[in-house]
Amino acid sequence: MGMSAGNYAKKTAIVLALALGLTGICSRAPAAPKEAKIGFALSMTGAAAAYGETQKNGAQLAIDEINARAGKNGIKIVPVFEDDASQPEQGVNVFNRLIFADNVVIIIGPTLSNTAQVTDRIAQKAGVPVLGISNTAKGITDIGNYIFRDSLTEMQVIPDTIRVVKKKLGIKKVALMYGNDDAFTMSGYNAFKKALLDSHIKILTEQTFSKGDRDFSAQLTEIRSLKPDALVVSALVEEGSGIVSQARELGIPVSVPIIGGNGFNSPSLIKNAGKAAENVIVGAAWNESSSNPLNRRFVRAYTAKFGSPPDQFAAQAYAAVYIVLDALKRAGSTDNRKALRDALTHVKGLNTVLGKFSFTKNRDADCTPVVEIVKNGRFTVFGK
Ligand code: 1QQ
Repeated sequence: MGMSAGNYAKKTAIVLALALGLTGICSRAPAAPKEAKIGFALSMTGAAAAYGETQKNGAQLAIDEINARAGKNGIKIVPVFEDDASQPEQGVNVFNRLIFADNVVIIIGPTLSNTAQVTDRIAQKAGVPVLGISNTAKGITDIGNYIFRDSLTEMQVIPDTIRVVKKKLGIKKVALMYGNDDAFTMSGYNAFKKALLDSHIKILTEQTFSKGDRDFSAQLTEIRSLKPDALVVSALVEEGSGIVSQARELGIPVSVPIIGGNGFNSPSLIKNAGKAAENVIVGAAWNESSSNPLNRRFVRAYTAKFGSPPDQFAAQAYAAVYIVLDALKRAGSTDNRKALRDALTHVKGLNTVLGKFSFTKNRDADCTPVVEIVKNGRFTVFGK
């Protein structure tokens, strides 16, 4: 009996489907080493460029180390670096490209919370994990179960900062200054206000400014007249540097400490404000002096490669790449976004340059903050 045209078509279709299926399997078969494509959305330009630069360096160092060790069977990381330009609109373009054109397995970034609160919704909807490395505003990980961060929030750091400052310096009344047009500066403002009230420290005045402002003399003159024991500032580093310099120029004495949030954790504050940055106090997720052997090696390797020591932002970026590597190994795949997300939730007590690292139930960072003070142009440990 001859085969009917219909039967023939059916058999051909089955053979074709099998062949395609096999090719599909083959193309997914482990190449040696396996490659993981990681997207980076970092602020290389714009208001947050000072952070983006060291973030990129920290990530690159980790990638170089991992790839050098990948050998035949390890995981090799293929980074795709993009500039989010410190702008939500550009962040959206970058996320769309990384998710739908580059097909990355995870996105590390974006630099600013202000961008993350927009971009992370795109990733959540597309089922692409995001690991924030410098987002400290409230609510970022609440966007959804694909959103993680290794940066401590303002709410996790600031109460400790205020407690230590009160204990060591006995401050009773402060002036509070904050940027009112940014997710991070607003979050820092809320955290400072709550911590100050909880510590029974009086807020004499609240003064605001916007991104791009250069002249803070009106606010600082008002503040000077009220004679606060300290000046508390929630600002990104550009505006923060201006405030610190001008506070001293306008005669707010060095005996009045200036206390900042995460935006102050960049050496560019010290570079921009010079001597005025001395005695600035800031809470951080990392300090260069940590004796953890992993950290000692990191500080040495980073300094050798880039010619200056790393900052907290470099450390968080470096740690993030190793956190992703740890999860990729357990995910059993280098291109399965869901498996990677699930594996990330199980990162527990991982030894990193930030110390022993875990994610909380809500995918925030679980590591220990440190209070720093600027001495001789360096962030040094202030106290616990
Ligand atoms: C945020 C921040 C900035 C200071 C980081 C770059 O903490 O936007 O959340």
